Amino acid sequence: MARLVMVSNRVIDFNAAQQAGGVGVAIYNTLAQQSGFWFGWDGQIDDDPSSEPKSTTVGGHTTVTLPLTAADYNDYYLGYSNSVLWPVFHNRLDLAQFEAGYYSRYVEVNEKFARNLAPLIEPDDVIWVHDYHLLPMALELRKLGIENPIGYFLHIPVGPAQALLAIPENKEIARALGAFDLIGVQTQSDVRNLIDFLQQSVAGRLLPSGRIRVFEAELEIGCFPVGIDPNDFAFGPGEAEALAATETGDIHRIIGIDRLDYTKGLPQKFKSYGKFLEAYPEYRRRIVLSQFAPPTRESVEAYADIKAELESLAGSINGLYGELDWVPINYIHRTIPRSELRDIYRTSRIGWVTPLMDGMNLVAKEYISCQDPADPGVLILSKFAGAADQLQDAVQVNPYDLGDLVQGLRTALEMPLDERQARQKKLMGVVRKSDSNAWGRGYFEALSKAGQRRASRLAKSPEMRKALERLQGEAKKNGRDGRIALNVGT
Ligand code: GDG
Repeated sequence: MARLVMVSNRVIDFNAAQQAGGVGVAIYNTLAQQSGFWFGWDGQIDDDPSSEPKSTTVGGHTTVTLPLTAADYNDYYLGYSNSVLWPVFHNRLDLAQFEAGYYSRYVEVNEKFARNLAPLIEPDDVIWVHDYHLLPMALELRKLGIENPIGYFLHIPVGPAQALLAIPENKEIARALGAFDLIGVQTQSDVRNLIDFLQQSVAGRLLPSGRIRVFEAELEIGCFPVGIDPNDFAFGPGEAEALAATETGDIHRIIGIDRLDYTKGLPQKFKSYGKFLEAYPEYRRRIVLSQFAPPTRESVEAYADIKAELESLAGSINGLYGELDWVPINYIHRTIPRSELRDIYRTSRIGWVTPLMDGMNLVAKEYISCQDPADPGVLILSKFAGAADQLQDAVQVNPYDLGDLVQGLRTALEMPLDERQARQKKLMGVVRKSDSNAWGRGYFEALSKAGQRRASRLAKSPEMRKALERLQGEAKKNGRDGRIALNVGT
C-alpha cells in the first residue's frame, strides 16, 4: 500500500497524542492505520535560518518537523492564517486584517515547508495536506517537480463566495487550489460555496465530469465529514458508576466546551442562559452552566475582545441570579486534561454547542459518544455547525436568535426519558458510522483515485504537461529547487 504523507501546520507529539483534541486526533488516528509520516511545525520558535527538519519515530510512527521563526509565527500563523483566512472563511469580514501585508510571508512559509518536504517524497506516496495554513502547499510542491497525488482537507467552513472574494489575494489562492487533485470539505454547503468562489474568482468551469477546471488544472471537490473515534471515550465495565467527582447531585449540569473563539457563539449562549433564568425562575438552583473555554491565539486582538466580553457577561449573570449556595455559571478559562472530558460529558445532562459557524464541531460528537444509553443527556446543536447536517436528532437551534436558544434549552431540559433514549440511539449510530477511521479511509481512497485520473490526463495532454513545466521553470528561475536529504522511516 502507498505511504501516506500527512502535512499540517502543527504536528502533535506522538508521546502526548492521548492529550490532543480535534484536528490532531483525526490525523493521528488515520496515520495510525497505515505507513507514512506526518510533516509540519513542531510548535517551536527558532530564528536560526539553518534549522534542519527533525525526524522522530515513536511506536513505529514518524514525524518530521520544522520550527518557525518569530517573524513566520507572527505573519504566517497569527497574521495571514488566523487574522485573515480564519475570519473570512467563517464569514467575519469585519475582523479580517487585510491591510497588514502578511501574505508574502504566508507564501514563503509554504515554500519553506515544500522545499523541506519534497526530498522526502517517494514515487508512490500519497500526500494529504490539512487546513487553511497551507492553501498554497500543492502549488509549491508542483513547482519542485512533485507529481504525486496531493489532496487537501479544509477543516473550517467555506464562507459565501462574496466573503472569499474580498481577500485581496483571492485569485492567487484560487489558482493555488487548482494544484490539488482533490479538495475535501465538511458539508455540501461548503462544496457549493467553494465551487461558487472558484467560478467567480478565476472563471473556474464546472465540467460534465463534476470536476472544476481552474486554468489548465482539473480539480475534484467532495464532502468528507470528519469524525471521532468513539472508543477514545468508551467506558469499561463498572467505570461509569464511579463518576462521583464530576456529579452535580440534583442540579443538572449544562456543559459547554469550546476554544475561546468568536466563532463559537459564546456571548449568545451566556445571554440566552440569563434570559432563560429570567423567564423560568423555577429552574434557578436546579441547573448550572459549566463553560470551559481554553485560551487560544491570545495575541490576536479579536480574541482579547471576546475574553473580556465573556468575563463581563458571566459576572453580570452570576451577580444578578447567584445565591450564597448556587452560582449559575461556572466559567473556566483553562484547558482541562483530556482524560477528564469523558466523565464530565457523561455527567452533564445537556451538551450545549452554539457556534455561529463551524467546520464540523467534534465536541458535539464527543458528547454523544459519552452518554449512557439508558439515561442519556440531550445535545443542543447550532444549525450552523457542520455537524448539524449529520446530527439531525439533536435539538437544533439558531444561535443568532436568543429566543430560539432559550426554547431549545427548555425543550432539552424537559425532554422525557423515552425521547432522550430514542434520539441518543440514532445520534450514536451516526457517530459510529462516520467515525475517524471511515473519514480517513474514505478520503485516502478518493484521493488515490483522483491522483490516478490526473496522471492519466497528464499523460494525454501536452497542454497540462507544458503548464507543469512552466511552473517548474518559474521555480528554478527563482532559485527555489535546492534539495536537502533526510532519511525517513516508513
Ligand atoms: C477544526 C474546526 C472541526 C476543547 N477544549 C478542551 C479540549 N478541547 C477539544 C475538544 C475537541 C477539540 O478540542 C475541539 O474540536 P473542534 O471540532 O471544535 O475543532 P478544532 O480542532 O478547534 O478545529 C472544527 C475540526 O477542525 C475537525 O475537522 O470540527 O470545526 O474548527 O476534541 O474535546 N480538550 C482538552 N481540554 C480542553 O479544555 N483536553
